Amino acid sequence: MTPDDLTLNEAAEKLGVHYMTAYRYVRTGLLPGVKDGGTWLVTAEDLAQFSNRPVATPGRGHRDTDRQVEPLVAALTRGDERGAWKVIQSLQMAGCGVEELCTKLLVPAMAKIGSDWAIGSRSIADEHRATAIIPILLGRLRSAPLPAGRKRGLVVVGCPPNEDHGIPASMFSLLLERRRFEVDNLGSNTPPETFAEVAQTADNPVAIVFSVTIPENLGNLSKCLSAVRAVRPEIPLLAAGFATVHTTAEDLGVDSVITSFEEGLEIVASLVD
Ligand code: B12
Repeated sequence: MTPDDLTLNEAAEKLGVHYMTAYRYVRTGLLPGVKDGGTWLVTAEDLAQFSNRPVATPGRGHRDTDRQVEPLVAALTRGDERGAWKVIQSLQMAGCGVEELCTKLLVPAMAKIGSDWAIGSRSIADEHRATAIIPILLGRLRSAPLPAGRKRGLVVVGCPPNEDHGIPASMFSLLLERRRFEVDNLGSNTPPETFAEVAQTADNPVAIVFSVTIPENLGNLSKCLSAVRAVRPEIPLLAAGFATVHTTAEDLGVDSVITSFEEGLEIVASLVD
């Protein structure tokens, strides 16, 4: 310990925040700190740098997420899970909620990685690294306390056979949970019989949402729909994802086609409200 080092209590006092807030800063790496026995120490220099960091002002949330897309892409593609989480946490501390983080940060970051790959400026390995980290980030976001209030019913989510793009289904499940729905996410590559089995045993589900990214998998979607309809014809069936956006609900044989998370949340809510 040098004379310039501060304890976390002193640092919190200087920053004008509660001790627990300062603790969160050091635990998440936003404020560099070292543990000396049972005490966290912060250098005066790090504290000064932290105090001078640009802080988001209300109403600037969107621009802040825009600015963080590139740093997130960089962290994801170098396989830096901690770096990616730090980007998320810095936005959370600036007041960004889970929904905004998904739609304004994670989705554009994945789109950027995909388009970089499509023009040959990124390797497929970069995409796979990012893909390995996203579910971990979603899991962490999932551990945030859920809004209080009565549950609004069960929504089953999943992808038909051959569909490996499970991230959209996981993200939408997270957002549904934040809107107080219970979610049974069956994930990628789910056989028609599994959808049918879940439909048959589920207690009065609000809807089943099928997520399909690759157009070649629309035939498998059709098999899943038939399997569910054979056992529970009354359950509303919704389709979403890249492969479905240029089709109609009638063509696909579903009750609605969802084109975005926001729209999906509205359509599912309209089934219970
Ligand atoms: C990550 C990724 C993968 C990962 C998937 C990992 C996983 N567990 O999900 C891996 C590496 C496995 C992969 C594999 C392949 N992929 Co890929 N992949 C991507 C990538 C980079 C990101 C997809 C993603 O998760 N985005 C995040 C989601 C949430 O964003 P979004 O899709 O834009 O969703 C928004 C809306 O579209 C809508 N939405 C979309 N889905 C859903 C679902 C629900 C339920 C709701 C409510 C809304 C919704 O709401 C969202 C926000 O409002 C995209 C690039 C891109 N531009 O999307 C390519 C992309 C989807 N892949 C593509 C391709 C071609 C493939 C492969 C065929 C490549 C290959 N030759 O092997 C394989 C196919 C595997 C298979 N059989 O399914 C193409 C699809 C083109 C097409 N329409 O056919 C894309 C667009 C890349 C490209 N530019 O060509 N991929």
